[in-house]
Amino acid sequence: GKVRAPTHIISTISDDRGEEPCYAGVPMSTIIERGYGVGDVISLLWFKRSLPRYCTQFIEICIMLCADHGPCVSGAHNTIVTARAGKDLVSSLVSGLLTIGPRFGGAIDDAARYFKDAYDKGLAPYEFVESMKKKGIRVPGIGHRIKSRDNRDKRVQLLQQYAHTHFPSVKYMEYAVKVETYTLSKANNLVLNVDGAIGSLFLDLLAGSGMFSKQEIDEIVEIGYLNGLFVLARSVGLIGHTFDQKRLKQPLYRHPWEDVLYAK
Ligand code: Q5B
Repeated sequence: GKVRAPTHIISTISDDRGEEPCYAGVPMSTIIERGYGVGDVISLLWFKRSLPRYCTQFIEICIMLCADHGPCVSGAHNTIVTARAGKDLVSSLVSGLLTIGPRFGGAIDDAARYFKDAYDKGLAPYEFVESMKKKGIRVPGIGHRIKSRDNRDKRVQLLQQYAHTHFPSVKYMEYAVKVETYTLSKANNLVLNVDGAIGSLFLDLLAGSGMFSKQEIDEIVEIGYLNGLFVLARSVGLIGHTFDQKRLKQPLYRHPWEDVLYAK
């Protein structure tokens, strides 16, 4: 019989060989005819399945709420400086994206990992926080530079409200809120931040939707899919900041001497 030469690549999410491209087996025309949105496309290409509407809408809300947070955050600042150095769109975008990490925007996966582990082990919130302190690890998803007990993050509240209305269970988010109650007893700015809200609520989506096996949930959390939501969302804002600087014809950025402590 025929002998198939070994392939160099295995791909399971999309296929461009037929009359029209397919995402996880769903033809492009179906995506358009059924009025699918970007949340559905993310479901197909990241999770390889169609998720219920309340889940895809949650994904879209995460993307919209994280698209931008002003010019002063690490990512936008880098993008602005790069655009003002005369660099192109892709360079300006990636210089902002490269700041996304454990302190800024990229704490969603670790928040999901640590909240899941602590909740599944039945750790009381104070035990969890104190065990992290003993290990010298900041609780991912907790703390913010400008948000605090008296200046709550509206994005977090909107995500929580949506989940309370639409999710069958919000047990991980409720656990994260109990963690926040404990951390707020230590300092005013140790609020549940947008990364922690998305991390805990995505655990609720995965566990409550009935669309994922326990093994699949563990794999998603272990591989770390969820920072992808912030990366994708913030790209929208970083591209906007690039265009803004170019439109404004902003000159090369140089940081003022007065704002540097030249120490010996
Ligand atoms: N302490 C976010 O810190 C920040 C603690 C903690 C225990 C914690 C910090 C942190 C975990 C990572 C995380 C996502 C660096 C944040 C985002 C997107 C954004 C951004 C925007 C957007 C802020 C003062 C004292 C110290 C620390 C203690 C702080 N955090 N203890 N667990 N999690 N969080 N990142 O204010 O005793 O004095 O040594 O790393 O979730 O990125 O808008 O800006 O949309 O763009 O700089 O919202 O919380 O405070 O570092 O001076 O710490 O608090 O150990 O204690 P700060 P620091 P001590 S959302």
